[in-house]
Amino acid sequence: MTKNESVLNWIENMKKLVNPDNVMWIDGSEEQLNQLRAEACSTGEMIKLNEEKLPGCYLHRTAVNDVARVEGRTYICSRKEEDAGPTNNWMEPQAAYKMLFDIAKDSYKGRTMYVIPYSMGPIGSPFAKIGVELTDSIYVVMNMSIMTRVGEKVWDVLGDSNDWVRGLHCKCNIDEEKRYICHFPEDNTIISVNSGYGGNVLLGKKCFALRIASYQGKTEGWMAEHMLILGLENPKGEVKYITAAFPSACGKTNLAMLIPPEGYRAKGYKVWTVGDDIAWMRIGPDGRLWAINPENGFFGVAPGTNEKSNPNALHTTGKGTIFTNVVHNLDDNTVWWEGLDKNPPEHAENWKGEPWNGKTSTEKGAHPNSRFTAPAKNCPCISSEFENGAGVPISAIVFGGRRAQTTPLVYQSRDWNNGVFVGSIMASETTAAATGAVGVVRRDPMAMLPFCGYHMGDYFKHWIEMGEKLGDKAPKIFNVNWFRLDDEGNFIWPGFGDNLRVLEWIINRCEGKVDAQETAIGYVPYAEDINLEGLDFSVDTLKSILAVDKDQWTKEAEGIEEFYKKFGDKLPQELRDQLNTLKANLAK
Ligand code: GTP
Ligand code: SPV
Ligand code: MN
Repeated sequence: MTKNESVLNWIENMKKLVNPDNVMWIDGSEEQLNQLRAEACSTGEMIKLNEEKLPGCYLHRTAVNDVARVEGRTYICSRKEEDAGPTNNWMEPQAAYKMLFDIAKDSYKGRTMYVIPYSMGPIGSPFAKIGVELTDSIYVVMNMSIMTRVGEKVWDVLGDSNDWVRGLHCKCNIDEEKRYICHFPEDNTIISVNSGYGGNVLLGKKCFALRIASYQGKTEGWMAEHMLILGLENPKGEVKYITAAFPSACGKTNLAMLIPPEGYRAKGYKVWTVGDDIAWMRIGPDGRLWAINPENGFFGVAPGTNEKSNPNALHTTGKGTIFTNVVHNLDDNTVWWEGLDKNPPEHAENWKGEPWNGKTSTEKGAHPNSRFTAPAKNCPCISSEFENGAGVPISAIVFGGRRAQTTPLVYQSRDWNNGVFVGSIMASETTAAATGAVGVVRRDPMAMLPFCGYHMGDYFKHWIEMGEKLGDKAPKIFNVNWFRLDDEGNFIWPGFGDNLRVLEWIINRCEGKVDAQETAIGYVPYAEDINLEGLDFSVDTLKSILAVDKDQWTKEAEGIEEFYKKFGDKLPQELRDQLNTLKANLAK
């Protein structure tokens, strides 16, 4: 426990509001967690899975109306509306507090309040920040205990400081019409009501580590980004670090845990995972950009994860993992999801808990946004730098999205500001990670559209200013697209492990080892510079997905111009200039 007065006062106030029967301080011990696991199993909140096949693993089902982030009900409650910007929902803070407190009032009656002290980043390390989440959900306690560093040590490090993020979560009745995920960046506060799902309720993740932290980063001169971090080791044993920002369900976990193709493995190439979703980045003492992963686990998409696509992720989920909204195989008390193998269970329950036969059913068994929550330490390829509070130095920043057409497999920006432009014009087809239509192309700058805690125009400016500070030590900036489709709707590029072939080109570019062709949008590889050895893939097909189609890009430029209008005079002049350069290049 703690004697910190700002903590004790806040908890006292929240207690009066939500009115719990009991209060339990989470201390991070296995004994306490075991007690909670047993309780959750006795009430049906959790199902204990086969201890031999999946030791320490549990299954949880959320309410049917509560399966993804709800962007339409997510708010930035800055004092001034302008500070939330045109891409966020905004509510006036006093009105928001009043509305939320009315919903939360007495909502813990008959329930226990769990007090979770947690650190984002290794406890006590220079990058790390502290949060306290109050919740009435054991599922949240169990997930936060995997995803963040929880326990007594957090109080020791916090001492009597007031520098911590307040988080109140109330399940209430999981009423969709009263569901709100609200952020008060100026008060370091998050309030989430009427949900029990992932990104809506694990407040250390998107709410703190991106929305609140991006605002802190802007104020304090660092960056909080929706990025994986990986280390690419070459046969000489040298490791270069890359961060990559892709929108939700567009391949971050998969790239972060990539297994190199056969030929590369034989030569000694390896990929090490530092993070799969969030990067906090600062300028280090040497003037370079350094990144940590503030999380301690992976909240990964289950469907499509299999022994071929991502064996590292699959092995990571072999123990101590919580599965949410997957199929329950009743024959051996294990789990299944679409794309795990070609052998769906016949005697099973679907993600809703209804009887389900994988051989005869025409409906999917697992929800498309079903997830695993797995400890990072389980990952066979976890980086030796994972616990290093100083982070890793970044050589390249990669942007990418899901685009059936237009965007080539890979290209490099001309310089930092051109790279910021490339990030700002990112677009991607929407996925099941958020509620709403799937497959619609939308602009998603830096994959931060749903996660930037302040005005996106100011966010672009912050990127430009970070580049000015980094100068010639700035990482090089690239864009990738693994998702080009052929006329039959099949992916053209094999993706997954073979993406290493593209990462190799990226690192070669960073080291000035390979030439490239300048196009209207930036530097594109010469096809022969992407190694296709061991792959049944023709150079002509490669050329087709490296090509920059002027007509498509002219349309693209119109779309960018339209999108940029949103930002009015908050759009940095540097980006306006970049758009004009693109248009001029295309008109040549
Ligand atoms: P969030 O956790 O929501 O932020 O998602 P993520 O960006 O970590 O995405 P993830 O790696 O879980 O991948 C999401 C989906 O994209 C899965 O269905 C993958 O199978 C698919 N995917 C990942 N990499 C590739 C690739 O290189 N090619 C193709 N075709 N699909 C891919
Ligand atoms: C995402 O949607 O980008 C996720 C899952 O990583 S969630 O934690 O629900 O945001
Ligand atoms: Mn994510």
